[in-house]
Amino acid sequence: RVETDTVVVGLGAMGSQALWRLAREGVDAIGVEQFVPGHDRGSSHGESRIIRTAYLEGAEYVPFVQAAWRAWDELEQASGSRLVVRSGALMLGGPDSGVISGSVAAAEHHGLAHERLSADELAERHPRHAVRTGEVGVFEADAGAVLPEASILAAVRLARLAGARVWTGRAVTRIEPDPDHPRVRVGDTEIRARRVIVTAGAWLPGLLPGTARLGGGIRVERRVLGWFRVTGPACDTSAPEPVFAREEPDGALWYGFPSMDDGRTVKIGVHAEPPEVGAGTTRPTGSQWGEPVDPGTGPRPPDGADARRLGALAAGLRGVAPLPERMASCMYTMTPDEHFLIGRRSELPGLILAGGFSGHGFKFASAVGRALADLARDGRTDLPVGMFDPHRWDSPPAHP
Ligand code: PYC
Repeated sequence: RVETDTVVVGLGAMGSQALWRLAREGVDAIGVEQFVPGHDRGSSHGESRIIRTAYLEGAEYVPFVQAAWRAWDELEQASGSRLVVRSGALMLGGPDSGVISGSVAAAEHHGLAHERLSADELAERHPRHAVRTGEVGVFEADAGAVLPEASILAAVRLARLAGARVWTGRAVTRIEPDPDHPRVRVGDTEIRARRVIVTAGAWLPGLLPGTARLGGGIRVERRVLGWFRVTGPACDTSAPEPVFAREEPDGALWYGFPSMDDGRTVKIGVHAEPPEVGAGTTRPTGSQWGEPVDPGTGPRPPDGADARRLGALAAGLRGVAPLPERMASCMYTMTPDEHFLIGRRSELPGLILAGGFSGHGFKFASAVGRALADLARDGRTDLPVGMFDPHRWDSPPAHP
């Protein structure tokens, strides 16, 4: 049996930063990771993630993303590594599309700098994008790309340097909640702690089965990324191109990055496919229809159909090859409302959860890590995580 103050289960995007925050505050902590930090079996690989401030998923996220920017700065300074590429972000879609109206609403609500671009302005300023008639844009300078693997490795390295114990290649098989001494089973070893932070990504519902049913169900879904060879000058010039998210007329939402390898390739991915034709139901929000995945076996590897789908979307970019030269699959852990789960549940005393990041959480990892460390140490945080309360589905909404 091993004793510690706090155990962090899962050293991916969120857990690595929670462990670093705890360790640098002098808290005795153990981080447990079933693979190696920075692995490609979950949801935090693929070299780049979008960070943006005018948050189209809801203006209420803006204070949290602003806290995340500050916390990314701290991690960059502490590690001496560049972890964020400040390229700006471009949203493209119809004037009434979610990416345009949501970004503008968040920017206006919080007085954030942004520019609305007509189709002609888009074509002139961002020739990389083959703009269709009626498409418009929103550009935001306070945006860019976060480097996921590098961030995780930096946080774990700093956590170790600050005294955290890091157990890698060892899976947690059981978590036993308890108000005073929750326990974590890792092989033959039991860790007895004061608090347990569970940041197990797609494995969270399996480790804490009750959480799988929250709000009607958490789903683990497959997504695919593709890297396209740059063939023409329209794609990358002297400065990094803005990251982008583009909503197609049928509702598909895809996204892409500046080149991360000196102009050789660019990465794109599909965030949400349109509602299935003839499914007899409408998609509640975003991206609930991805192929389900058992995290134990992992997502199916990318295939020819994925390459063709990515190629069809990449036709909206000038100066890239028609098919990807490389692809990867990953997992999204979707909550029913596509907002995150951060906090405690009363039937899981001693545990602090963070999960259900629904395909848009990585950018917040720096602030989530801070919030989790606060909650473990003090039982409270001044970061705005109330909207992610894991109890939010418990009582039916009040009717007027
Ligand atoms: O958060 O911007 C984002 C994003 C795009 C695709 C997946 N997540």
